[in-house]
Amino acid sequence: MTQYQNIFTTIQVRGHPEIGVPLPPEDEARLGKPIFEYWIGKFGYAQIGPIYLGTLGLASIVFGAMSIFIIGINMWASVGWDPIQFVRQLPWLALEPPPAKYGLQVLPPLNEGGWWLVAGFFLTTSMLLWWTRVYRRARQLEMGTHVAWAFASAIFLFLSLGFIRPILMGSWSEAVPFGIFPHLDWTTAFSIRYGNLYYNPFHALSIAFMYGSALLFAMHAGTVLSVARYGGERELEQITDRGTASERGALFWRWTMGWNATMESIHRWAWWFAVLTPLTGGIGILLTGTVVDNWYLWGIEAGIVAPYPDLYPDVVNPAISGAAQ
Ligand code: 07D
Repeated sequence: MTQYQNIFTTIQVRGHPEIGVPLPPEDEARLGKPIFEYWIGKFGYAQIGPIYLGTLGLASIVFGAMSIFIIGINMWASVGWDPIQFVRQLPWLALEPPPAKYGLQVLPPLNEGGWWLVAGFFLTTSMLLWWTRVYRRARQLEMGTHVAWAFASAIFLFLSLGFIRPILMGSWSEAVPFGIFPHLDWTTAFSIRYGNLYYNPFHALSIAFMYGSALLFAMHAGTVLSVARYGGERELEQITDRGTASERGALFWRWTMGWNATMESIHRWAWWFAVLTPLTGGIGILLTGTVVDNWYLWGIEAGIVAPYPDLYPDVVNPAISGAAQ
């Protein structure tokens, strides 16, 4: 008899743990004896492990840990090594990039941005190693590499902000600081310095794709859950052999908005929206300060924003006069 199961009613069948396909001899062994955890099984599959760490994974974690250590130790030093103040002020503490006078110098004095450069190098290395691991694990399972390319898109924005754009601008000081509120402050300051990022069309595109991702995710998850009683969550079977769950889901959207995606195409919509968020964002960042110095003035020229009325004609506007340069 068909049974309707969800995270509240799932029967947790415990057989032998699944070990996975054999690995080629040149690969490292998977680590850990698998265990089953009932509460984890409430939200996903109950089996934990074994995990494949491998050389790339291990190296990535070591580099990542070193960057976090450098950032943490610099922040701790900034409060005179007081552990209480470190915890209390943590959200406000920062490791800042070098000041503008050092341009793209490698390596400026450690206490004047040198540590920022070292931490950034380690963090970037860690990120690229993790990307390679994601790619190679997918190939190993003879899967597509869609996750790796989506991750690459996020790394592109990360590198645009902290590496490519500072190089184009000729100064590490243009990069983002490490720190919770400091990086948010940087974001606001960046927007104001370059004439309000709202008028950057690539920022707008990035927002549209990001909000669109949330909307698509909600629509897809909602549709699948609402037909779970007909087996809708077994999506692959529904792609190859369209069943009543797919039919109902599709019909629902044709009734409510006149058109429906398919069980296959909805995932391409979601993937592209997610990938285009940081991709368009990165383009917007690379154009800022390099090609366009003030997005508000650019918006006036492009005819998408009305100029403010000239209420104080005698006051010099530094953005227009060039005095700010
Ligand atoms: C950030 C990059 C990939 C991240 C990776 C992970 C670590 C962890 C850990 C050391 C997410 C790296 C991992 C670093 C290390 C340890 C412990 C991906 C990232 C690989 N904006 N805005 C966007 C909105 C405004 C500004 C994107 C909305 C203001 C700047 C997005 C609003 C101002 C930048 C977005 C709004 C401003 C952005 C990011 C509303 C001033 C960017 C997309 C409603 C606050 C970034 C083109 C993303 C960008 C960006 C949304 C307003 C400034 C769509 C909804 C007007 C400077 N904004 N924004 O995927 O791409 O991020 O801009 O007001 O750089 Mg914005």
